[in-house]
Amino acid sequence: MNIAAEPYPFDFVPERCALLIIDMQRDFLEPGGFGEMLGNDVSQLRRAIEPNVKLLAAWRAAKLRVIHTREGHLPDLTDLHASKKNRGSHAMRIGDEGPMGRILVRGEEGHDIIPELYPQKEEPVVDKPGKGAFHATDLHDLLKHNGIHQLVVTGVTTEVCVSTTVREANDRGYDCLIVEDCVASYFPEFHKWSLEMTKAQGGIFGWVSESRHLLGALEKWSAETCGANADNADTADTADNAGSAGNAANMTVNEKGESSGAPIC
Ligand code: C5J
Repeated sequence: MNIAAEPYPFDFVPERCALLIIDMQRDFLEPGGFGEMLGNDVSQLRRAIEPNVKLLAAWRAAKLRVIHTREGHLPDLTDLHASKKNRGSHAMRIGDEGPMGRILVRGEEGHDIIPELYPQKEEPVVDKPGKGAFHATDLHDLLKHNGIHQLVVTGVTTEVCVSTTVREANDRGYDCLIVEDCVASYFPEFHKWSLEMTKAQGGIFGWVSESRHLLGALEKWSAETCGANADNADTADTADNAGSAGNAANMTVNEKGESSGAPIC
């Protein structure tokens, strides 16, 4: 199924494609969080929330793979390189007490994912110590176990963790599509040029599209793939109820987040 994208249409294979939502964490996005404390305008990031909510609902309704990531470190900071800890001139550093708990430390309030996009129990959450989601994580194994070859990537920030992850994925053989209205940066110019770089030279790192094109494709796919079963069901799945008990019942996922085969409608 072709999706309108730049530099040319993306050949979307839903059952081989995961939605990868990068670092939609409270400390980066919420007023009063660490990001704002550093002087950033969080409204620049918050504009991506609503398009992500819609895309996630459609992805869940289509019963396709969703994976979330969070940037952060172990409480004892043994996974934090000195170079990352010491970089910059901030008064506050990773591990210090911030406005929503210890900064970028796993288990703290600010480290968690915003409530609007909170993961469901069958959706793996990859905790990453670096900017890229493949560095020092089992993301590559998780994707291979699930037969995933393509990634639709959303989240924050465009030029840092989104871009780094897409470049890592590209070098590992994944086709990546970044959803322009579902990624954001505190710096609009960096956002713009990251997307330009991604799609330059015939899509050197991947494709760029908009959520409306994905939503159209997901609706079509859901109707074609799940329509027949839904017609026979007592209650048809909708974006409102998918992802709750109905969605979980159709996926076999173990406690490591590995699931078997393609989703069954
Ligand atoms: C992310 C950052 N998630 N900007 N982190 O992009 O430090």
